[in-house]
Amino acid sequence: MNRTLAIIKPDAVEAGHLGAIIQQLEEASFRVRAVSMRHLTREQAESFYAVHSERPFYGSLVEFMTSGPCAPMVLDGEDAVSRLRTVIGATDPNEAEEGTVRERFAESKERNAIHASDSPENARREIGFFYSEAELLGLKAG
Ligand code: 3AN
Repeated sequence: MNRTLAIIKPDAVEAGHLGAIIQQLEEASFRVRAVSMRHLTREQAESFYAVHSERPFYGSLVEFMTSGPCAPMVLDGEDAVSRLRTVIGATDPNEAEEGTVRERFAESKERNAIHASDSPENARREIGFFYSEAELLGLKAG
């Protein structure tokens, strides 16, 4: 699987970091196959994060993800799923390695600038959540 989904979250969009984050991802050899601005409804955010519905932070996470526009994007690259996880850094920006997207731009464990799919299966599901085949440019992965 050479394709994954990232979401630049509402905190980073609001702070004006959209361009800097996309630049960092492109410089890390990811190619953007689809990108758009979305303002998630409560229903969409609840469904996207359904795996976390039992976690104590679920309500607050849904609140945050619907608080303003975000930018879901489909990225291609070698070993895209696991490499993007490395490039974005740990969930908690205090634990994220220097130079990672979250170390540079995240505010907190919740307002942490970017989402990235955590497995090829989830990448497929999450890409399908936001984009149809017809919306993906350059239809061959990688
Ligand atoms: P990651 O995004 O690094 O894969 P997950 O899948 O554990 O992390 O969590 C999904 C999202 O839930 C995170 N991106 C973050 O916004 C939020 N989150 C995770 N853990 C916490 C927490 N302890 N408190 C608040 N929000 C959290």
